[in-house]
Order: sequence, then C-alpha cells, then structure tokens
Amino acid sequence: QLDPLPPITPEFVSVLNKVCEQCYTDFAPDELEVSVREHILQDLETFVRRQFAGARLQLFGSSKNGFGFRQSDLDICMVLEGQDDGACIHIIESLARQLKKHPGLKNILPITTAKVPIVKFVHVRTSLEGDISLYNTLALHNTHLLASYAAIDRRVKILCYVMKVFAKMCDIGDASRGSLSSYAYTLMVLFFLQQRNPPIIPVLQEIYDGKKKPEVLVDGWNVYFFDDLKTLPSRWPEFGKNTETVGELWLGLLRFYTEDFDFREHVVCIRQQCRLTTFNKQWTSKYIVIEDPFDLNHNLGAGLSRKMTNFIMKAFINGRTVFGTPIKAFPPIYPSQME
Ligand code: 3AT
Ligand code: MG
Repeated sequence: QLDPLPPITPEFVSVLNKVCEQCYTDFAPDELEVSVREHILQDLETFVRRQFAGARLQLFGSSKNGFGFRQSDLDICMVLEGQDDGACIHIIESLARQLKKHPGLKNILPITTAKVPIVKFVHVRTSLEGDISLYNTLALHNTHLLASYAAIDRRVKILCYVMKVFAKMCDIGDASRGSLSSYAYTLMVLFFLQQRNPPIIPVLQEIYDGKKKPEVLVDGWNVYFFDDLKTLPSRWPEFGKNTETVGELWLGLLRFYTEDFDFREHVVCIRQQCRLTTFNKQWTSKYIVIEDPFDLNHNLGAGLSRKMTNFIMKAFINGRTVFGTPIKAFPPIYPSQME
C-alpha cells in the first residue's frame, strides 16, 4: 500500500503552480545567454562565408521557439543562395573540413547517413553543442509555429518547460536513444491545450479569411498558419476564456494522456480541431502517433519500440502519483495492450 497522498487543496495547487513556474525561471536562458547564441551564429556565418560565399545561417529549434534551456543545443540551418539542395552530403563534408579550422570549435563531426545530414560541433568557450543542417526549411517553419503558440499565453510556455523538464528527469526525452524528441513532447502539450475546454490556444492552421485555406508550399507541404497574433482576440472567440492555473493544467495533462486520450484510435495532431484517427492515417500498427503539423507523412512516434512506449507511459502514470493524483484503475488505453 502506498502512503496516503495529500488532498488537492488550494494550498497544494499553489505549491504546484510555484513548482511549474520554477521550471521556467530556473531553466530559461536570460537575455545575455540569448544574445550569446546570436553572436556565435554571426561569427559562424562570417567564417563559413569565407568558403561558401552565398551562405546564410539561421537559428531554429529551441534557440528560437520559446522553449529553450540554458544548455540547449544550437540548431542551425544553412542555405546557399542561388543553389538548390542537391549535393547535400558533399557540402556537409566540405563544411566539416572547414569548421575544423575554426579555433573556437571542437569535436567536429559530419553525419551524412541521417535523414537530415548535419555537422555537429562543440563551441569551446560556452561548451554549447550545435549542429548545422542544410535546407532544413520545414524546421524553420515549425519553429516559427511553436514560437507563435508560445506567444499567445504564458501558460503555454510554462507547461512546455514543465514537460521538457519532466521528460529529461524521467529519461524519456532523447530521440537518438529511441524515445521522443523535445519537439514531439511540445506537440503533445500544444495538442492538449487545444483540446482543453475551453481551449487555451486555437488551431492556428485553421484560422484564415475566406473559405479556402491559403497555400504556402514548402517542400510540397502547406506551411500556412495564422501569425498575426495581435488580432487573434478578435479572430478567435475562445480567446482568454480558460482561467485554469498552470498547476491545474499540468495535472490535467497527466490525466489526459493516461485516461482520456485513446492512443489506439487517435493521433496527436495540432493542425486541425477535428480528431484525426490512426485509421485515417493508416498508422494503426504504431503505439504513439504524433503527426508533424506540416509534413503530414511524418509520425514523430515512428521510431518507438513497444518497450520504450511502455516506459514512456509508465513515466506519465508515475507522474500522476508524484503529483498527487494517482490513477485508480489500470488505464484501458495502455498502448501495450494494443496487439
Ligand atoms: P532542445 O531544447 O534542443 O531539447 P529543440 O526544440 O531544439 O529542443 P531538437 O534540438 O531536438 O529540439 O530539434 C531542433 C528542431 O528540429 C526542432 C524542430 O524544429 C526540428 N525537429 C526536431 N525533431 C524533429 C522531427 N522528428 N521532425 C521534424 N522536425 C524536427
Ligand atoms: Mg535543439
């Protein structure tokens, strides 16, 4: 038998809110750290241009999406003006050779076998890890999408930090070791906030003038979303209606993914309000299905093994006990029961 748990009193919620807030204040970079990242980027661009005259470097990922940690890696996208994305591997190899000559960098490692070829490096003075990818244009757009959601409501930002801290502490947040990426967990938080009643955030990809959604094609996918956030209050009737605290929302999120959300049937999908099913997507043999908001063929959960899925679900279930709302019955939607 477990020790009796504290009741969910107003005091308890107040402590929980503080803990959530603290995930943000303890881990978010300050202005100086943000400007250091920009500085490193500028320096790298100048250096790279010695060999690749038309090169343009841009930060993306958590350096730009509003959910960065002090020690988050530097995700950099390189574009060569006047050239398309052919000969990627060749460019990555020659970029790596050039970066080896940069005195401020170490551990240069080209990775040309991955879906997105990259050069990894470590910035000596700050010990920040970084990678440069080529023509990773969709990632620039999904970064901007996440940044827009983060800018709508402070609770979005805080909850995404809580989720990332939780994922790191439970060791379920490293895609290179078979679990899910930070990006995937962020999508899970955003989806939950869209499904809340009343919702905290809208579906930005579904707000537009006229009958037809505008088409902005990148790599064959429509990357349109509503980003004129100043006018959102007049465009979205639900704006500001939800008054829950971050602590309540965190408990709500743990409950949502252990009790309400049916992983067998449904897809974590932030591009539409209407529920999308694994059957619609023909992704029924997968355990946790998270659809990329732009690249609709991309399931962020595709690499999960059955064992890892259970490990992740157990982290959520244990999370409920840790945060004082243990699950009463074994969840009927537990992915391992899916076979
Ligand atoms: P960290 O703070 O670095 O953990 P992050 O959001 O920067 O969080 P990553 O460094 O793993 O996450 O990824 C950098 C960006 O690359 C985030 C997203 O724009 C893109 N990205 C990452 N994983 C995927 C994926 N599986 N599919 C599509 N885009 C991805
Ligand atoms: Mg990153």
